[in-house]
Amino acid sequence: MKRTIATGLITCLLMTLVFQPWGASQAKAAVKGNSGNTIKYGTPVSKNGKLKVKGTKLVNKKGKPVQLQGVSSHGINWDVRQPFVNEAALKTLRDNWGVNCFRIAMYTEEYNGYCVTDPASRKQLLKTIDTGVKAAKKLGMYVIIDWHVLNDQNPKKHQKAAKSFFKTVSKKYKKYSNVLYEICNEPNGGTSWSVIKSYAKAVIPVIRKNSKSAIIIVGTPNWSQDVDIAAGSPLKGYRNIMYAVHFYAATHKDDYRKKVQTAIDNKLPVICTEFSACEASGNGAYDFKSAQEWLKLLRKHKIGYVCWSLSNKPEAASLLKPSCKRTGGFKKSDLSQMGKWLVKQY
Ligand code: IDC
Repeated sequence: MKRTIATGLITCLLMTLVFQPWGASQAKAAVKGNSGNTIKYGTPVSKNGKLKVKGTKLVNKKGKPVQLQGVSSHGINWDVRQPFVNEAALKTLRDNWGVNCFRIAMYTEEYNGYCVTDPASRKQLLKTIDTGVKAAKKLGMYVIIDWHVLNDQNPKKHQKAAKSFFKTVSKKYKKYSNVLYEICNEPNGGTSWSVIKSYAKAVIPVIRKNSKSAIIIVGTPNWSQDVDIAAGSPLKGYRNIMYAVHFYAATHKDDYRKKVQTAIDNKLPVICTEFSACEASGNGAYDFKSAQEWLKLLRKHKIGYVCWSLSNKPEAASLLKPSCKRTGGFKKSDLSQMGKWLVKQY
């Protein structure tokens, strides 16, 4: 009898060693980052699986709320900003910064944007997205593919291109459990919620043909600030839809936080896919006190947040100093004031 127990225990031990719940690459990732964030027990994706929306919250495969902490690329359409979309950079973000989600921002109409550039550059943009998505998959991080509407103001302007783009990427990544789609960064210029809804109703089914359940994020009026308006008339008949709120803490304060509270009170699933502590221009002075208020509110409701941006462009929102020459493996001395604050927060 005793021998049976002993044999059983040894077998059990051997099984545990052979069938590690996380693979070799993830086991290698068992490091403690500067932020104290340890991924010893698996990567964000191996732990949480495919995300779903439950009530107002983003939840994991077990239905438990997940706190997304992300960083956004700068526009991948600007050649100089593109080198930061690579595996080494994402690994640093994951292991040393406490980041579990990376957003790939692709402008639609600005310089070399997807809707205004030539076919060769468009191919390159898809390639950069692919690099980012595959690196995130390998590292077990979530990744948001962002159709960065800004100058174009009304997402309907390039609806046809958007449908074709989302058809391509949702087909390409249909088997990926880590991909989220953001279909219009910041509608503005007076684009109403009903117009945005009509755009969403055209694009969501295109994605759903390939991906039944990936999270789809819809921008809201006035540069993705009016989640309170969206809450008054949410999209009906779709699952796993979230609504974007963006904040730049030195510009957007209590009045804007109130909009988020109204949206939550009205049971709208909100996600913050872009923020910084500076002004809405991407420059100006930081207001870390206001940024702290925002994160407090978002964390309280387990609303995910993604910081703009992983760039060394000389502007306040950049997480890296202009002097940073590295494209990954960033050191503390490479971080801007904003970058240092963020890593501390995360
Ligand atoms: C800014 C970039 C800046 C670039 C500009 C182009 O930081 O380098 O020249 O876009 O228009 C947003 C937008 C985001 C902006 C950012 C800062 O989504 O594209 O990036 N911002 O202005 N909304 C509010 C602020």
